[in-house]
Amino acid sequence: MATNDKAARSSRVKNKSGQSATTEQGTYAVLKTNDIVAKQAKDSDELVAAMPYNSNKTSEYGHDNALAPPQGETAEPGSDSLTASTMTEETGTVKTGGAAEPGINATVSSLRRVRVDASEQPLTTNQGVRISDNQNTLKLGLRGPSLLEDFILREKITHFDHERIPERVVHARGSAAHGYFEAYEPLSKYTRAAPFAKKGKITPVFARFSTVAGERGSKDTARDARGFAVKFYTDEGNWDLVGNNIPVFFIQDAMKFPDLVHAVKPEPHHGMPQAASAHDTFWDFVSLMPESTHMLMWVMSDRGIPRSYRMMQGFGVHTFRLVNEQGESVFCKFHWKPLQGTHSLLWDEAVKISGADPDFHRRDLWEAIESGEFPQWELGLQIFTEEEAEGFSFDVLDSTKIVPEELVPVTPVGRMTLNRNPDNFFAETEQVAFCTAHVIPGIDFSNDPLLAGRIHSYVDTQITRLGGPNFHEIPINSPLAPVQNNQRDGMHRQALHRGRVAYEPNSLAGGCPFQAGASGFVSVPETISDDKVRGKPEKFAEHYVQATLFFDSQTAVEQAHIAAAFRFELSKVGVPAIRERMLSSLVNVSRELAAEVAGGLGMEVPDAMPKAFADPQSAEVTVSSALSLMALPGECGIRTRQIAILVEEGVHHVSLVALYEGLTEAGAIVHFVGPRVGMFDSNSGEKIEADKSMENSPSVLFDALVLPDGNAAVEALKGNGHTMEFINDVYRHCKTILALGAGQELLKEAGIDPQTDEDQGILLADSADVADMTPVFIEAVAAHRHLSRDSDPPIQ
Ligand code: HDE
Repeated sequence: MATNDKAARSSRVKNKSGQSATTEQGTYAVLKTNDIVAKQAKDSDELVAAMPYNSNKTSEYGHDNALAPPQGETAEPGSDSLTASTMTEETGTVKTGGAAEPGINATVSSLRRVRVDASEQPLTTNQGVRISDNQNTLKLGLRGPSLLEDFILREKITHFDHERIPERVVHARGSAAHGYFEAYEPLSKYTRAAPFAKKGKITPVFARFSTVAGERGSKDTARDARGFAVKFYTDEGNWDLVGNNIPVFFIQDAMKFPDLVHAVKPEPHHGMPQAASAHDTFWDFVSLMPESTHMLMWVMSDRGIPRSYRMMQGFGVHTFRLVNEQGESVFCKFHWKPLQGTHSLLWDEAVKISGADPDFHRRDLWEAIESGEFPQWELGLQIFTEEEAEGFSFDVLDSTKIVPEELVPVTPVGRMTLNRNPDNFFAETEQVAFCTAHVIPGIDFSNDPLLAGRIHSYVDTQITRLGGPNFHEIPINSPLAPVQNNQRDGMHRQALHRGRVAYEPNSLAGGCPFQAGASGFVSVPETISDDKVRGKPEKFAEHYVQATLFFDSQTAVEQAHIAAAFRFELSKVGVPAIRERMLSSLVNVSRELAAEVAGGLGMEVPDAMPKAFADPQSAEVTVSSALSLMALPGECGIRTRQIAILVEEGVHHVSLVALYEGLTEAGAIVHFVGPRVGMFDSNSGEKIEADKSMENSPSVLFDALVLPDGNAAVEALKGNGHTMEFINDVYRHCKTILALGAGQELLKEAGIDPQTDEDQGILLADSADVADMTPVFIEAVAAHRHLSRDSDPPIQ
């Protein structure tokens, strides 16, 4: 729109007396100051007089009143202008627009308001001035000095100089996507929380997954816990469920969090190692903190190296409260279960992927969503009363404990679908600010002391990271629900608050915005009469029962991987006494585990570490199948699985094309991988294009392998140094291999004898039988791995 559109401007310009004037600059309003000021004063007086005293004052005192805060008092202003900042608010330009619409805060709403599309637009400066030349600095003569007055260059460079913001102290490396949550049934019996209000209700979400220890540019496949944070943009405000892919935490009290993080981060003297817990300071700390043992079991299990963000569970970790309309509350634990199933990498694979594709998980999430394979998780709740909790052998306020599913089942309540990648990584994924303090009516906290520290920490950390207290106005963080309060100013403030009132109670703005009373967030009342102390409840002192429960609930292969992970990590510890201390702690979990790890380190099994709590209550559950990754194979078959088909000159055409079509039909992502990328002549003369090469995409990046038929191709592949490494890694990582016709020669060349191998993951077929073999291959790939081939022996 043209800025000098006089007709448009004059139509908006009027004063109270309806007068206007025109000058060379355009039309402007003439204020009859005296009349207006006098009327304003009189009307204000009437508005203020309508609230002769604060009738809510008495309700601020006493126990009963504390349970039922009243709605704030309001009075209707006689005219709109009474609450305005300026009597000229109707004087508009295309920049100012008109006056604020009543009750509207325009910094809140869909991201559409800030999306930018430059199609058919010229380049401009940040002030909107068109840039004539974006190639050259302004100089005095073509070979002369550059001029300080070049504000265009200086603005561009200055902005560039400040493009980076501090990374997150933890969880710096992450990826995110938009989507929605859909409720299965109303949960009004337990909670008034908006997302669960009715069957089929849709709430937009933004979910971010992350590693914990590594810096922003670190590899995705480090052994670590993964963050699983979901922001629900509910119609009653934003609710952030900031969880992990592991249901317990290392420590019990927020006081220890900086110590834990300092121990796991790169050691301060030389800044190593990056994104790894396998170093002295981490194991020194955790071996002195036996409460961390339970979480160590999870992190050392294959959960610490997920195959994909899409294939991991999420947990709220702490005990929360659900609160219904009547103010009644129950305890609750949150669980996300992936419909893709829970699948992990093998350690050797994770290490190699970190070199081949450090963005492995970021790419996987992005590509799945781009291709329309929208990942889904089911949200489930464990609901229990405070009385039930008191009877448990563990304390539900202790974040190092789970509530076994056999004790309290998980009730599915809805489903999350991630169906949209962000437009801009920085604006959305980097600037999103998750905060455990962001709860909505119907969700409340328990007294978990770890959670209490988090309620403070997340808001506080954003102030540094995002540059001030107004991070809630950054579009990705702003709620869809209305925002109205008397907070003002601060760095980067965007809202233009109308009027002179920024306090409550007030009568000059008719009492608005007013206290919401019962319709607002009301904390669950809790009667507490106790000493003010620093300490923990006795039950928190039991550190091993659930670590043992976890270990005993794993399959033999999973147990072997846990032992291998401890062995690897402790082998990187340079101080023998730290290794020994950790082993003595593991004896309390499982003597067999400790023996296996000790053997791998060439050490004797030490005496058990003395326990802080000698005589725990006996556990309700001693084996829980839900704790094994095998419990959730998923419902997606081979959808989104990456399959490599090797190609070379002379490759058998018909069989590969048939296989390609069958696998693609089943939802797999099939790549032709050659010694180089580009076109290859097949045996029929038709071309096949390799979109990847063995050099740029080693086999760790694929879930399964096809060795092609075609004598010439097989001979050429045999002669390539990459081929055997490619095949051997697929074999070693227990993935499915299909060898067609002459391709079986390649297996032999790699030293793999399918005849003696009983596992179901090595398949042989003639090219003519591809149609029959395709469903068999699909089934084998869907099994994820054939672990009978695994190199870590089961623990005796
Ligand atoms: Fe965090 N944590 N945390 N944490 N955390 C942060 O907040 C903190 C804890 C978790 O994708 C920080 O915005 C304290 C448990 C996730 O942006 C920081 C304590 C769990 C994310 C912070 C904990 C988590 C964070 C760093 C102990 C699992 C990433 C930057 C009292 C339930 C969210 C930021 C995202 C991020 C503090 C413990 C999960 C510093 C003090 C337990 C998923 O505020």
